[in-house]
Amino acid sequence: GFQAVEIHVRCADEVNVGEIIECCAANNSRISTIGTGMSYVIDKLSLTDLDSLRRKTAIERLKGYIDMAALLNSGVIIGSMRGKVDYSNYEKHMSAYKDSILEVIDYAEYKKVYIYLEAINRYEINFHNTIEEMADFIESINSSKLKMLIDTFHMNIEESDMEDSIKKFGSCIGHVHFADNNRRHPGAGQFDFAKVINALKEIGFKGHVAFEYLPYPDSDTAAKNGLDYLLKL
Ligand code: LER
Ligand code: MN
Repeated sequence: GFQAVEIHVRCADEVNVGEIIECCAANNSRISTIGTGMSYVIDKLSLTDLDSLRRKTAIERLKGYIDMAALLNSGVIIGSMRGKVDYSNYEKHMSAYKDSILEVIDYAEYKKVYIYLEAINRYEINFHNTIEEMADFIESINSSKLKMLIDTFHMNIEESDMEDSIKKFGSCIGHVHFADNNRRHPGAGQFDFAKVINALKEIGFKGHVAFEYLPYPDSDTAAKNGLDYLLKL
């Protein structure tokens, strides 16, 4: 019952894009988005890195994802790859970050690929945690290819009023992640998905909603349970 799939890729070079295209065609599906977090979690590549060589490697890694996304007609997520900042060096980190995003977005515009910057909770990333903070940054970049990714798991920790934030900054929102407050499938926790669905309808959201949660009790059951729960809403 899913219309598309979000895939997580460590490095575009490791992936056979032709095989993915064939697989999508055979299953009447498509790739909505490419998650890039493994580049940070495994390879420690980030856009706030003050080591210019490592930051350049992060940018090149992202250009690889963008090339792949152009072939698949997908978007590219930048979540954990934003990296973390040391507040005693905040200005330097933010300047490195902004320069990197400008270079990445320049390439994304050239390749006609959307980049989705994710607002992530404070326990995982220590800057731009709320929808409002992320919207301010995205507006400062001023690119039609740069949009925000909102994730219910992070919103549950950071937002004062989820509906209000979605409505207020709706024009920036391009992609959505759904997980319940315990990172399990929608319906397995106590998050109010109806509220978010109504707010997304109100802003006329036309993007994808991707499930990003723990595979309990197993992947297939968790995927089915989440979809069943949301379709009832
Ligand atoms: C990535 O989309 C995300 O939401 C992170 O919390 C994963 O670590
Ligand atoms: Mn997410």
